[in-house]
Amino acid sequence: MIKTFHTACPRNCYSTCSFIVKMNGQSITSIEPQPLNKSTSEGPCLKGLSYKERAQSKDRILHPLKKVKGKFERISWEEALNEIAERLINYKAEYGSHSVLFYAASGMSGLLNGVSSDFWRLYGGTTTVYGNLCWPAGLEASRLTLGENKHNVPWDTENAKLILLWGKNPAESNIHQMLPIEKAQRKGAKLVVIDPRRTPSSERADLLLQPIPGTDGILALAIAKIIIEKGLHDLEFIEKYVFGFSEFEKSLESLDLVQASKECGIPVHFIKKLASLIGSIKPMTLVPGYGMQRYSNGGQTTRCLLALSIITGNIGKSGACWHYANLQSYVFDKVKEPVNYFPSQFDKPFRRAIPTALLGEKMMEQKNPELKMVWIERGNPVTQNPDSNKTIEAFRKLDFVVVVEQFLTDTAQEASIILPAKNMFEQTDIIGSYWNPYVQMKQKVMEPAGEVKPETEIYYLLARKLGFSEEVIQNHFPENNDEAIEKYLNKELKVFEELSIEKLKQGPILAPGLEEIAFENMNFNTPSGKIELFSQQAFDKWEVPQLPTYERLEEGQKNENPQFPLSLMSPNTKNRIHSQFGNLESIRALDSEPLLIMSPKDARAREIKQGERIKVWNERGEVLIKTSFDHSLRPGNVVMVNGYWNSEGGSPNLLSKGRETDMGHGTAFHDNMVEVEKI
Ligand SMILES: Nc1nc2c(c(=O)[nH]1)N[C@H]1C(S)=C(S)[C@@H](COP(=O)(O)OP(=O)(O)OC[C@H]3O[C@@H](n4cnc5c(=O)[nH]c(N)nc54)[C@H](O)[C@@H]3O)O[C@H]1N2
Ligand SMILES: Nc1nc2c(c(=O)[nH]1)N[C@H]1C(S)=C(S)[C@@H](COP(=O)(O)OP(=O)(O)OC[C@H]3O[C@@H](n4cnc5c(=O)[nH]c(N)nc54)[C@H](O)[C@@H]3O)O[C@H]1N2
Ligand code: SF4
Ligand SMILES: [Mo]
Repeated sequence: MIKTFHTACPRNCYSTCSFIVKMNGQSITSIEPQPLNKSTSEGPCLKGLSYKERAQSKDRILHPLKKVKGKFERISWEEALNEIAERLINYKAEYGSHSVLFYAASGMSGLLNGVSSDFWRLYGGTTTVYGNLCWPAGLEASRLTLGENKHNVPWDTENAKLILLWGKNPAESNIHQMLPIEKAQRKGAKLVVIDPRRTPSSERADLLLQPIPGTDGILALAIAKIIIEKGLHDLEFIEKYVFGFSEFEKSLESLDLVQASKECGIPVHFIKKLASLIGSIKPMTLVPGYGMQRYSNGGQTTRCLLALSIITGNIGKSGACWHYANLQSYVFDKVKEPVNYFPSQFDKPFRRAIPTALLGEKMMEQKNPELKMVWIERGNPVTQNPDSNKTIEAFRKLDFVVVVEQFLTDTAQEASIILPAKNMFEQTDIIGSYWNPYVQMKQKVMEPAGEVKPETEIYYLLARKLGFSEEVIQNHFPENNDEAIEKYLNKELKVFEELSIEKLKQGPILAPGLEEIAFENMNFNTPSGKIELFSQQAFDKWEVPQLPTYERLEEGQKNENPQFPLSLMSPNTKNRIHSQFGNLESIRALDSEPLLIMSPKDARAREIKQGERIKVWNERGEVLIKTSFDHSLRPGNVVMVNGYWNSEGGSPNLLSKGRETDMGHGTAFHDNMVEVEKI
C-alpha cells in the first residue's frame, strides 16, 4: 500500500522546499511537489530529487567505525559509546570539561538540535564556537538599520517594478525565487544583476554590472550621491522614518564619481544609468546575496546597499523590499542553529567560545585547558571552514575526534570514532526557513538504515552512561521512539495555537504573526525607533563608522601582495549544498571535479591552456585542478566553487584565510588572493 507523507527539505538553503514523499513500505516510490507552499509549489530541485539515491547510497556509513592504525574498522555501538563515555569522564576529571570542543554547523536544521546543546551543557559545559560561516555580517547590518531581519513574502516580488539581484545568484542558490522574478518581468519589471561573474541569474537580466569583488560599497554610495543630487530621493519618507539622513548626505560630499568608478571598475555612465533606474522606478525590491557580505568589509557594504532602499522609500510596501533574510518562521529560538552572534551574551559556564572563522588557529591556541577532544555533528569543517590546512593540523593535535556523519567526508577522515548519522527521512523534526514564511514538519517516513541512530538517541544513551540523573534524562532527552519525539516537539509548539504536530503533518503552516509585507506598520526596533542610516550601535559594538562607508578589503586591496595578484571567489553552485550531494552518482554525472574558472587573458599571461591541470596557491595552501575558461570573467578574478571535498581534488578553503567580517563574527571567505601556475 502506498502511504503519503508531507515533508520539507532541512538543508541550509533559502528555498526550504515542501514536498510530498510516497512510500511503499520502507521504499520511496516518489518525491513530488507540495502545492500548499506558495514559495516552492513547483517542487524540489535536483538535489531534493536525489534524496532517494542519497538514502540508499552504497557510500553511506551504517554503523560505528573506529580508526585502528590509520584504517576504519567496524565496531559495535556498545564499544563506541563506552569508549566515548569513558573519555568524556576522564577528560573532565583531568582537564575540565572545556577541554572538549562541541562543534555543530548547518548540515541539518531542526528543533531537535536543541537536545545536542542541552547534552553538552549538562555535561558541565564545553568549548564551542561563536559566529557563523554564512550570513551574520549582513544580518547584523540589517538589524542595526531596520531593527530586525524580515522581508516580504517571496511571492510579493512579482509586484516589484525594479528588481536588483545584488551579489545573489538565485538561479543556482534559490531557484524558486526566479519564478516571482519572471512573473514581475512579464508584467514589465526590469531586472538588474550586480555580480563580478556572469551568472545563470544574469542571463535574464536587462542589465549586468560586474564590479571588482569587494567594492560594492563604493558603487552603492556613488549611486546614492547621484540620486540625492538629482533630487530623486523620497524626502517625505526620509523625514518621517529615517534617522541620520543629513549626516549621510554630508558624508557623500567628498565622494568623487570618477574615483569611485575606478575603484569599483564600473564606468561612470553605467553608475549613472543604475542611479537613474533606482531613482525613478518604484517599487523596487533589492535582493542582496550572502556571498557579497563574506568579505572583511561585508557588514559596511551591506549597509551601503540598504541605504539605496531607504533613501528611495522602498521599505514596508508591496513590491518594495529589502530582501536579505526573513526570520519570521524562526518562531522557536532553537530552530536557529546553535550559534550566538554576540560573545558577551554567552551562557558563560557552558561556553568557552572561539570564533568559527578562525577555528583551526584558535583550537590550537587554547590553554587552561588545552583541547583534548572534539565532537562534530552536522558540519564538515575541514572542507567548509577557512584555512583547511590549519583545521586539519588542529584536529591532528587532539587526543580524540568524534564525528557524527552520513558519509566519509574530509572531516570524518580525521575521526577517531565515526558515529553513523540519520538522514532527513529517518526522524521527525520541525524546521523554519530564512526565506519562505512557513513552519514545517520534516516527517519520519522510514526506519533508520543499518545501525543508524539519530543524535537524540545517541545523547540519550550517552547521558545514561555518564550517570545523568533520571530526572535530568526525563526532562531533556526524549527516548528514541516516535511518541517521545512528538511529545518533545509538542512541548515546544504549545505556545502557538496554530501549530500542532497533527496540523503540521498535513503540510506547511504560515508562521504565527506573519507580516506578508514586512515593516508595513513602519515600526522599527532600533534605538531611535526609526530606520538608522546613522547607527551609534554600529560603532559601539563593532567599531565601524556610524554611517555606511566603503572600506577597502584587508587582503584584496590593503595588503596588495604582488606575489598573489588574483582574487579568488568561491560562490555556491547549483547541484551541491556546500559539501553535500557531490558524492552521489547523479550529481557526479553533471559535476565531476572542481575547476579553476579563469579569464583567458590571465591564462595567456601564464601560458595556460583551457582544461589544463594547474596549481592554484598562496601562503596558506595549494590545489591542483583543471582550468576552465570564462570569457565573461574580469581579468584578475578567478573562481572555484564552494563544496568540493579535498578528496575530490580540493576545497577552495585550502586557500582561504581564517578572517572575521567587520561585524557579526561572519567569515570573509572571498577576501582571498592567489596565484595560478602551470605545472
Ligand atoms: N544550490 C545551492 N543553493 C544554496 C547553497 C548551496 O550551496 N547550493 N547554499 C545555501 C546557503 S547556506 C547560502 S549562504 C546561500 C548563498 O547563496 P547566495 O546568496 O546566492 O551567495 P553566493 O552563491 O555565495 O554568492 C552569490 C553571488 O555573489 C557573487 N559575488 C561574490 N563576490 C561579490 C562581490 O564582491 N560583489 C558582488 N556584487 N557579488 C559578489 C558571486 O559571484 C555569486 O554569483 O545559498 C543557499 N542555497
Ligand atoms: N570557500 C567557501 N567556503 C564556504 C562558503 C563559501 O561560499 N565559500 N560558504 C559557507 C557557508 S554560507 C556555509 S552555510 C557553510 C556550510 O558548511 P557546513 O555547515 O559544514 O555544511 P554542509 O557542508 O552542508 O554539511 C555538513 C555535513 O553535515 C552532514 N549532515 C547532514 N545531515 C546530518 C545530520 O542529520 N546529522 C549529522 N550529524 N550530520 C549531518 C552532511 O553529511 C555534511 O557532511 O560553508 C561555508 N563555507
Ligand atoms: S536543496 Fe534547496 S531547492 Fe533543493 S530541495 Fe532542498 S530546499 Fe529545495
Ligand atoms: Mo550559508
